[in-house]
Amino acid sequence: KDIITPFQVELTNYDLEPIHIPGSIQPHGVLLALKEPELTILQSSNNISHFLGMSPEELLNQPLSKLLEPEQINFLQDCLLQEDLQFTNPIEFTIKSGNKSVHFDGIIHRSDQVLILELEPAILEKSNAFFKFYHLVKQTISKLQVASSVTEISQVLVKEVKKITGFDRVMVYRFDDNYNGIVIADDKPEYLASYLGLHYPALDIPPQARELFSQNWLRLIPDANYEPAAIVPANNPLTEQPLNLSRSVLRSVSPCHIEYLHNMGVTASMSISIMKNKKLWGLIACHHQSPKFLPYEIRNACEFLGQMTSLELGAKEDSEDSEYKIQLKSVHSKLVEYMSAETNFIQGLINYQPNLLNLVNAQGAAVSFEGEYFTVGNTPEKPDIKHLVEWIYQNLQEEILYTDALSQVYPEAEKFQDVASGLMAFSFSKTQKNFVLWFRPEVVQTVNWGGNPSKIVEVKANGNLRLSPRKSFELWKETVRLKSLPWKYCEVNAALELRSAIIGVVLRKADELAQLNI
Ligand code: BLA
Repeated sequence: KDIITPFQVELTNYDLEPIHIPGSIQPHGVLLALKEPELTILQSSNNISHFLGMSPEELLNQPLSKLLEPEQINFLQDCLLQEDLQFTNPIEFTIKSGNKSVHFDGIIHRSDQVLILELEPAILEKSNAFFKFYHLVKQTISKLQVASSVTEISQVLVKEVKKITGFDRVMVYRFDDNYNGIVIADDKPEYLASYLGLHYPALDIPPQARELFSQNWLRLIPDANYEPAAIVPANNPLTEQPLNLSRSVLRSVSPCHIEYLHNMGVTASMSISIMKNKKLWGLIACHHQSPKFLPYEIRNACEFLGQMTSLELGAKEDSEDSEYKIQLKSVHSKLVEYMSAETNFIQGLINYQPNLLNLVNAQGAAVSFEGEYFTVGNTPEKPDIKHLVEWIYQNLQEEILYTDALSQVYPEAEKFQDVASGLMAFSFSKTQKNFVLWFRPEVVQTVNWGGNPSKIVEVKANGNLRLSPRKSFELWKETVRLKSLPWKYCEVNAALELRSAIIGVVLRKADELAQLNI
């Protein structure tokens, strides 16, 4: 049980921005809201005139047959009988506009009692495309399957996604337990700065955006400089509410994120979700410096890769976890062996390799025993440890105490945050101040900087400096100030097992002493 609730970043008004009902779309396609079963047009995006030469006013409350031929309507009606509409996408439509015929990929889903039909101009030769992407995806999956770690999978993935999509930069962005993120793989041309190893605060992808990325596998923004196309009328006439675009592929982008992309020097961006146990684990984030559209079929291949990767990464992470647990067990056995071999069991805990530090992956440890203090690694000074032990003695209620933000409960810890922002401690005596303590430094001190973040230049210096990778990085540092990496459950368990072992050793030694005295 944690003695502290997880530290929360202060939320700004932006967090509440309802990004699922923007009232507009990105203008590279057209959106129609249709009433079933007769398929009456209830709402249309106002850019329809650009594609089809007809204004929304001419179409509203008209049957869809005003746009589509009867065979196409019949085909659509057949698709609507399917249990899961997404498997019918994309539906090919050819629509007459004056004396031209325009080809579209139609993408359908239901939302708020209406059928939403989104039309994107088709630019792909279908018959070839399928085989091309089938081969690319097949190759990628066999490469992913032989990758041996989470890092290696991520590296393979960014290379392959770059090859399939042609984006300038492809990254794997991974969330931690508090949804701060880190770039764990980055494939990019020489002339772009590397983001590898950089950390970003949870707010850069706020909760409601993460929610939409867990519902949809892919989000495409082909041109961040777009003029939004309004949906008219603004409200869905059946609900008198703005149309819910959570699952729309054309949904207009939050102005806040548009600004972020501008500041990063990014014109087109695409994200593919990586899920683990139904939670968003990370994103494959793609950037392009000029506008870039990917047809639905290619996006479908990317989505499929996201799904396969989610399985591979999840499984690999679990097996890395179980390897770690096995490693901790082996450290435990060695410590027990060393403790028995030494006259003073504490020497057995600190004088060998592995030692106390390796049992829970700490950078410092101390044992307080009968008024004496023994230390290993980076620890606060002994007088500071002594004070801390007094405080633990007063406050320890359970067998074990652990926190990744010691100064929130013990403000004096602020002065040694660089060695002990995190603490785990247990007592091994009912009556005396005998404790084992482990320390972890502030996360900022732990981080292995990938490249020098101060070298990342802001591409556009406009008023809102906060919205850039550089500033985000600063903000991330603020959010992790005075915090250490969290203690994992398996590490807490390893500590508890050591506690039993120490109690055993201490009792046995006391017994031996007693026998000697007889
Ligand atoms: C969305 N923010 C996103 C997305 C990414 C990031 C990947 C997904 C959409 C996309 O593919 O473009 C963030 N991108 C990053 C990060 C890196 C990167 C961290 O390349 C690091 C290398 N963003 C802010 C602030 C707000 C904000 C302050 O920085 C507002 C609170 C909002 N980000 C925001 C919103 C979305 C978003 C609302 C969703 C956009 C949408 O889908 O409409």
